[in-house]
Amino acid sequence: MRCALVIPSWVPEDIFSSKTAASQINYWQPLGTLYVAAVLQKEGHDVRFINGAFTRHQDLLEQIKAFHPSFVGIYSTTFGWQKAKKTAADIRATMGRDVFICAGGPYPTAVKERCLQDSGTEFDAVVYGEGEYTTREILQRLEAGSGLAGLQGVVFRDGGSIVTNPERPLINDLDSLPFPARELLGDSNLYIPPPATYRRKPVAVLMTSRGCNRRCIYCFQLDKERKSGIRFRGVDSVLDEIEHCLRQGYREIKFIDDTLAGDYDRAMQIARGIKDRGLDFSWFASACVNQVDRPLLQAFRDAGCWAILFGAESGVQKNLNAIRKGTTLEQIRSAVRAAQEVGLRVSTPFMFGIPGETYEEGLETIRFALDLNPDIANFHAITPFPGTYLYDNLDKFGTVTDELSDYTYQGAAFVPFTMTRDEILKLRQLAFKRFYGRPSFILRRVLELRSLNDLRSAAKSARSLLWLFAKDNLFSRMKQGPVS
Ligand code: B12
Repeated sequence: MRCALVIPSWVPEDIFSSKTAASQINYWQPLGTLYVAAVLQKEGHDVRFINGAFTRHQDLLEQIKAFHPSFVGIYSTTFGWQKAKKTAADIRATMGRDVFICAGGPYPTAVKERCLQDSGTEFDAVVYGEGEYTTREILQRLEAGSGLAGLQGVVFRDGGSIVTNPERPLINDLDSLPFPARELLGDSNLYIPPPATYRRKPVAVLMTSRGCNRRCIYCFQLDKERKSGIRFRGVDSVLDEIEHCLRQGYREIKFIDDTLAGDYDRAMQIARGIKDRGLDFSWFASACVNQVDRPLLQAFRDAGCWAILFGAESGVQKNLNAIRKGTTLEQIRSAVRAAQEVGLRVSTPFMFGIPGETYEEGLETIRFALDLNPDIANFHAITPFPGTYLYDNLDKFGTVTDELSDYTYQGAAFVPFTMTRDEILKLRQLAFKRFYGRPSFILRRVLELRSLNDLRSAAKSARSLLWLFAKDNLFSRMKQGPVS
């Protein structure tokens, strides 16, 4: 069957201020959708992937029309839902009823029926949870001309009513999955992470495990109740996929596991396996501060890792506890210190607007970030995505907008009872100014410039920094443009 998997059109300015978008925009590969594509290809379907991050809406519709698929699957985050609906409506208008259209991804997984209730008849169904085998089975049913009754992981329209089928169990044998269909991405050089967060191009994204056993209140997980904790792939399967990526010409890999150190010994095996196989690539990973130590970080370094991301989040212990991070300020300090001592660059995201946080505590977090002195720091606004504990308990913590396009860590979606929106936006701007405006930091960056790529990313960062100082309220709410 001809299947089109689509990410609706969006532009950086939908999320970031046009003044700083160039230094903030991230184009990691959409691995989840590529896994679905790979399973459908293995089944013999003719699969086309269209990424609206690089395709304007009208061109996207043209491509769909020209390909004339029988099945269209549309990916959506909370931020992207309005665009997903528009995309489905325009495809429906172009192709009528002889195309089956379904939604999938984080937002449909979190709200299920609501996707069909809040959209006319554009969508025939919603795939919730992991989509590989659910989507494959939908196509089997469509080819057999049989309905979707009982098909796990689906919400569908049955005449006038909406039927929610039972949940599909999570995939435990992840090694049975084919490697994501990265060859469908076209020009892999388009998929670059934010400036200063990669060393070589093209950059592949790879996942060695799924899920997390932590319960941070703001974090969206397909496995909402963390029933399965972390499901690990075999070390050889991971190393084989790395080799596969290198054969495809990738030079750098971003491991997007929530933590690569969920199992210490396994993490050590992966690092040693990369070295033993002599795999020449640079890589970037994330880990929890209380899962790493110097020997592991040294092993990562020796295996080509150049940077690590630690979710610091706050410089106030009370607020770390409020988000159920399960870490301490001292653990953050010692992990960052150990990583820098073995020569790794350290990236630490922080967030403002934590339930119970005050403006003064936000200033304390900025002081903590300056004292911690990581190489890269990001200052988000906590965002209560549907499907998270924070979203499900909003009345305890604060107020939220119903503007789905605000769900972008940029600061418009949620305000705790203890702060104002303006205070959150002010703290974000102040944090970026104080952190990146330090003469010592700028001098360190200038002395580290090694390549044209470094120069380019430094120029983008410098432009953003100038705007941070030149314009107040730089992060005030983004007005989303129409789907273009
Ligand atoms: C890679 C990534 C990106 C990439 C690519 C996203 C894309 N698809 O275009 C980039 C960098 C562009 C990106 C951007 C953003 N992202 Co992002 N991103 C991720 C990340 C780190 C990994 C996604 C992944 O591959 N996961 C692994 C696979 C296995 O899971 P999955 O993607 O959910 O896929 C499974 C199912 O959802 C389903 N499925 C997936 N695609 C499809 C498609 C169809 C048709 C079907 C039927 C099923 C299906 O089957 C898949 C396999 O089982 C996730 C965090 C995470 N760990 O998931 C955040 C995440 C998805 N992003 C998030 C957000 C908020 C954003 C941004 C708004 C952030 C910002 N400020 O820029 C933008 C919005 C972009 C958009 N178009 O909507 C949130 C979404 C939360 C929510 N409920 O809305 C997440 C969950 C992070 C978090 N925990 O908060 N992101």
